[in-house]
Amino acid sequence: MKIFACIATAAALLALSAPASAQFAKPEDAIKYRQSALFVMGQHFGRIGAMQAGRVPFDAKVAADNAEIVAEMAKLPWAGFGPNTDKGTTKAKPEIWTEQAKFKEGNEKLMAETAKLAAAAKTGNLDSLKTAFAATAGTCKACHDAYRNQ
Ligand code: ASC
Repeated sequence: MKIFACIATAAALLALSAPASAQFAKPEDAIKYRQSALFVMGQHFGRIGAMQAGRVPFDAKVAADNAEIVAEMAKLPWAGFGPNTDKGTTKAKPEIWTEQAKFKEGNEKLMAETAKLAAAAKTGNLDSLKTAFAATAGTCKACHDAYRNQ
């Protein structure tokens, strides 16, 4: 019985520490967290980019593995854009906090497009991958144009 209670408590704690409800000790940690998540996502997205552009040979398995990471990473940065994280070492524009609904729409669009990218990569079809890659890159760019300083 005690063991079950322990497992239940551990499970509850794990659920509470899920990325969507991530808490940060200080604003700088939140900024570093979102930048790190975006950086890792960019690295894996770039590897797919090189393949779909023909700069490196297409390997369906490598593309699928990278796309899966991109789709998972796409869920993470948004928890790092909480209150009081608008100042510091950041290119984030103030509009992120004044246009919360629109920013959230962009976050959701990226998660949707990266999920499609992962699905497309899984098929092993290069043309599908190219289409999904372009759509995803478009959502990256739209948000960068609107919400990121150069
Ligand atoms: C990438 C990357 C981005 C996007 C963006 C798309 O590979 O790191 O931030 O694509 O450049 O326009």
